[in-house]
Amino acid sequence: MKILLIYPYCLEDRLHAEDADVVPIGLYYVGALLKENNYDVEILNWHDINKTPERINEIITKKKPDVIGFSILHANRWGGIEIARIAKAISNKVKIVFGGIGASFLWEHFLRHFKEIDFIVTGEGEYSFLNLARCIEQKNYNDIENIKGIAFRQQGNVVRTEDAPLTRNLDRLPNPAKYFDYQYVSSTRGCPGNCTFCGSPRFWGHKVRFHSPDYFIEQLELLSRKGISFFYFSDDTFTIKKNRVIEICKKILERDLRITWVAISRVNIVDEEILYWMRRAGCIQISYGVESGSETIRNLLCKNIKTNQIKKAFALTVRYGILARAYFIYGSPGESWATIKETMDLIHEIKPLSIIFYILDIFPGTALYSDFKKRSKVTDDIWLKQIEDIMYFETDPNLSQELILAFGNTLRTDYYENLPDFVNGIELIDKEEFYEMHADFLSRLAMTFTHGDYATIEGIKEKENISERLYKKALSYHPDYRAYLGLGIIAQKKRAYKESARILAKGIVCFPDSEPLNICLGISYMNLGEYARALSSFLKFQDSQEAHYYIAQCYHALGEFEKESAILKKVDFL
Ligand code: B12
Ligand code: SF4
Repeated sequence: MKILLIYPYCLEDRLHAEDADVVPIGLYYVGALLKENNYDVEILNWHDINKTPERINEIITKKKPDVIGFSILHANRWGGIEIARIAKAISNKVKIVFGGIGASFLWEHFLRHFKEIDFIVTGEGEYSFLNLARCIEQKNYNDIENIKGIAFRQQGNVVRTEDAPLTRNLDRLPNPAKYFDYQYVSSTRGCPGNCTFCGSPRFWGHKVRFHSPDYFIEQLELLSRKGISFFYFSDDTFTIKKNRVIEICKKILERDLRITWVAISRVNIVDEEILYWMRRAGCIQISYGVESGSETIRNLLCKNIKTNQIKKAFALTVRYGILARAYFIYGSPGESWATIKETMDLIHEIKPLSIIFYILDIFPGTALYSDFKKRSKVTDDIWLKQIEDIMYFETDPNLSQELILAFGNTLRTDYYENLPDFVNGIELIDKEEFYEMHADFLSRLAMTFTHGDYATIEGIKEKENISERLYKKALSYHPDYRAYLGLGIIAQKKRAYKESARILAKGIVCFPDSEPLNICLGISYMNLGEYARALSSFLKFQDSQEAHYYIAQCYHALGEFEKESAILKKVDFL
């Protein structure tokens, strides 16, 4: 039996594609259990196949699936419905299953209104979907109602079976890294929090379940052997059990995994010891939900964190050379210019080096959504509209779109204006064993201003100067190839080629095999008219296409035309 697992596209295009282009982690888990049970399974990341129904038609016709499982958040539900319609038009025999957070909370709505959906898997999906696939394979539709954790239509009615028990031992689940490649990993399920805007607690429950450190490490090791070296640890609250996290970190070091990773946590559950191990094991960023500077709003959102905890967590995290990123929400109940001012004041105090600002959104499955239904007397039918989501301010007469836009602009403008000061204020722990990591932290941060997220933001002034200062500070701790390269490029931009060559040559003493450093040095020599020296830098990288291009230029300048044409032929051939 052929099963396709599809992550469908969202209704709207994203400003930042990376917000919605990743296959949900759970789909790999669902796929792995099916593979382990010998099903022919394929995962398709269809986040960008919108507006091309012919292509969808062509692929489904070719693959001839018996079952298609869709991973539905909320924003991509219409994508799932459109693809399901195309699949049903190709063959009415194909069974369509919706699963995931979005499908679970709106199971009744989906089955009532969209006849192309045959089944919904509610909640944790692995075993319910496996059982469903077995019944479909054996055409044993009588037993379907005995499968826990699903919903379907029966004699014109919509029915839902008993909830499936949560997988008690997460390590029982086959390791998805055996079958698939991915960068988002998760070592726990569940969150004890209660935030009113979040669907996680109702979906996963308040009791947190854990993969053992060994299972998690094996997953990372398998993936890193396949060449993946950067990971997003996507647990709701990675640091919830301190000793377990420290054990994971120690194992990353023992196995010499050489990975870098980012994690999500809460300000009230980090301390020096955990940060020490996390940084040593390759953690470069922790995202904290701060949500608002107003304690009243935070309490209203049931965030349950105190201002002093926020301040402490941000200061400590940065001290260990981990970028502390803040999530802020605006447009909450009671938001006003006074609360926005409180948020700005808090930002000035905690000096985050990165912030994600969200407008408060209402998602099914959240306390905010239940409250909205009560207040506005609407039903789930609201989702028959072609909308991705509902913003809280749209439901509150005290807030308007104009005001929300003004709040957002003010927050962002103020943040970008002050970011250079926040950068200047970085204070790192003075422990020698961290010097190399500090250099890495500072040079990464420097790069975001010239080549990364901040490079295109006009509101941030004097980006190149900030970078230059950070690169120099990095080198004051430890030699760092990124810092040498960054300073070399900045000097090149200023046409200070001698200075650039000096810095890069110094870098090459420490990192002789670095291709970017050598190529950049060669370019500086070319600009100084020193083609023979430039050539010797490029010739170290005979396999690099970029180097070939410069080698040809050097031969030309040196009058060695035969060698030039030989190298150009090689470039053409490649
Ligand atoms: C990490 C994360 C991200 C990451 C990566 C997502 C990813 N690749 O998984 C990034 C940063 C990209 C992201 C982006 C967004 N996210 Co997010 N994210 C999360 C987070 C914290 C963890 C996801 C996770 O690890 N899950 C663990 C795995 C095991 O579970 P799973 O993927 O859900 O799969 C299980 C079940 O759902 C089910 N299942 C899933 N798919 C299928 C398919 C089939 C066929 C079956 C049978 C079963 C099934 O079985 C799986 C195994 O049990 C969750 C909160 C949470 N804990 O769930 C929020 C969460 C999913 N995100 C949320 C939101 C709002 C967003 C954004 C819209 C934010 C934004 N404004 O941009 C975007 C857009 C995503 C989109 N396409 O719509 C909301 C979703 C609300 C909703 N109802 O849609 C959540 C629930 C958090 C919240 N605030 O409530 N997110
Ligand atoms: S926002 Fe974070 S802390 Fe709050 S309930 Fe959701 S996952 Fe838990």
